[in-house]
Amino acid sequence: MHMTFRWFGPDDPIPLANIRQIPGVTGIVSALYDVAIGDEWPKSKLERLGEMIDRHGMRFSVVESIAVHEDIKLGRPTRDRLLDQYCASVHAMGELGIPVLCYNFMPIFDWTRTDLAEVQPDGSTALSYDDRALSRIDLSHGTGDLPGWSAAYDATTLQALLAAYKEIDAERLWENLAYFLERVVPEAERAGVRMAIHPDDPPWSIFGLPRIITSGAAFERLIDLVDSPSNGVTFCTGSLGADPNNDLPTIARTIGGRGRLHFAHCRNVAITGERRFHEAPHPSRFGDVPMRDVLAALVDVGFTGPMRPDHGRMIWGEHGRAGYGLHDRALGAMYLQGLWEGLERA
Ligand SMILES: [Mn+2]
Repeated sequence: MHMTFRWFGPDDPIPLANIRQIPGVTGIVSALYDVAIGDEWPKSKLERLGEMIDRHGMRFSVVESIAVHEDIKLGRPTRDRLLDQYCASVHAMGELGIPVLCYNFMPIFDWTRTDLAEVQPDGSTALSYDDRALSRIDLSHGTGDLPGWSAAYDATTLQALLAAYKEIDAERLWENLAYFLERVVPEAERAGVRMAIHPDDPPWSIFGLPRIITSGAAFERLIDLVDSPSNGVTFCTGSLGADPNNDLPTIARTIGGRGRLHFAHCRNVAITGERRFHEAPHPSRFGDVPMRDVLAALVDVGFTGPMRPDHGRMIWGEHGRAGYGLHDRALGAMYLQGLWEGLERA
């Protein structure tokens, strides 16, 4: 395992100079944020980002993410041109020596919460989700009422997309994912890039849209679609852990044992009801993710890939990007490394 940290590029309020001071963090997880979804990533821009990271004594470990255009997820005829552009971006990564690509295949929305700053008993704030609150959100005038997505879609665009997805059930989405993987994975393998799909967050259908990467069984189905070491997963404990049916240590052992666990996102969630949770401090006892047993499984399967502390709370008066402040994620990085050291020596 090597510890990494997500950084949102030069516009991130957290400078690389601060990240490098978190003991043990050797890698950065980042992306290009100014390229339109579907367009080819210019290699020169990616190279400049990598040079900034190098100058701060760290390496560019993971691209998270190259977004998958909705036309690919919908299986529209335009997908072939978009897939060519996707493959070109993957090749640019490979040429620059960036070994892992985290991506997701969630229709329209990726991570979704109903409160970005739920006040916790200790005065910190955390992201939270409640299915009942989600059901009260009106999308007829766009995403204005959806926390974190307010500026994402106007009414016309969103309604057209939602209508298009009426034709796509879970099996059709699997077919479109297979089509994507059959074209991209061989190119990734040639480029020396390991693809790592991120599970759906939360791991169930929202707004009537299909969501398919929700469990260990889904991970195994995905891996079986294209048999290549470049076709793997991002093991996100917080996303999968929001569903109490997911046995996280078993999933880590199964997928890790097959050599397809390419990236680990570690965060804790406290389940507070049916399809209701809030994010919690990283250590096991603060939530429903058995972090000690998850890391023990990763140690047992010999996991050597990048890990990052996933979302943190806002603490010590910090203001910033929801889930991505400096302090609580830095605490998470330290806890995870301490746990790892103890398990590895045991
Ligand atoms: Mn994650």
